[in-house]
Amino acid sequence: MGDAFGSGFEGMDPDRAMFHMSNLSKKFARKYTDDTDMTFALAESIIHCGRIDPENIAEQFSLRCDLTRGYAIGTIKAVQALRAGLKWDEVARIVFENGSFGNGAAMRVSPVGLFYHHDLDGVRQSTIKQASITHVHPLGQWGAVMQACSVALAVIQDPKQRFRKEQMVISLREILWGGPIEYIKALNKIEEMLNQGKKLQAREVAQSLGNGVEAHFSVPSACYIAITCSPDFCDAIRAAISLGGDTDTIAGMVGAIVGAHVGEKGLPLEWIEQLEDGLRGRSFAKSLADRLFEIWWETHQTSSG
Ligand code: R7I
Ligand code: MG
Ligand code: MG
Repeated sequence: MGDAFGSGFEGMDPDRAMFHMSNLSKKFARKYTDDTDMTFALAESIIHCGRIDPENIAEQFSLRCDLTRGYAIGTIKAVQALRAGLKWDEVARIVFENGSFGNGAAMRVSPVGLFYHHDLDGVRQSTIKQASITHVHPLGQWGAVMQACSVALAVIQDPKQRFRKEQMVISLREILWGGPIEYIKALNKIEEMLNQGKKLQAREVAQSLGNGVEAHFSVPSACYIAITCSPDFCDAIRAAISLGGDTDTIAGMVGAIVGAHVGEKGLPLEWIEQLEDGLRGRSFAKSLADRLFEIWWETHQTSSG
């Protein structure tokens, strides 16, 4: 949802994004971009395999990704190479020789956070596996870990209770300790911003944590906005868009975290109705979410029984 609502604001600066915010109250069919397209493919793979299998995920990317939906160059080339017959572990360095630090592995990762929410270490390992197909740079991979763990930590919080912000930062810092220092520094900043106790202006958040296409300049911002705005889904999406920059992706990541906290009942019906439908539209998204939950439930029952 955040992707579809945020995509019309991509590349704006925070003031311009704020100026156009009234677009959100206009009603029209909202089309999603690569962020959601890849999330669907990843969810389909988890449903098919009952776990993270990079070979199958790569096959789903190759079969399902619609490269006309606003993909960036690193991922376009990786998917094209998969289609040309290269293996899942051969395509991540085609454009960037040290691997991409784009937010592409983070923007699609929510099904992993949902599916492994009971086991943060499992979230971390599975996230890195799914990231490796397109993103082998540690910043790209660990940005995805931060996003997936934020989703997992949100889903285990009681939607009727106050969001436990401080606890979330502490848990994220523990799990991100093994990764690049950029994410620890960002969490320290988030902690300071929370301690200040006042709501920061969009421009201040963008300056402090970023609003770019790079994983380390977008995932921390999404995390901060989600934890300060949850449980108000619309408020969270508006705050994400008001950062400007990579609005579809930041709003998509924010929506995934807040949505994991509030569940389907916390989502605005009038926004859902504007989402594109059709073969891989909103009804399809709903069926994937239901199926993912069923598979998690079956696996969980079997392993605990
Ligand atoms: O990560 P990726 O799939 O991009 C996701 C973004 C989201 O905003 C989507 O909504 C869509 O718009 O694209 O694709 P990549 O091409 O791997 O990374 C995104 C961008 O990050 C690249 O196109 C580069 O601009 C930048 N980037 C790098 N630049 C220099 N050196 C990523 N890695 C590098 C690098 O190593
Ligand atoms: Mg996009
Ligand atoms: Mg984007």
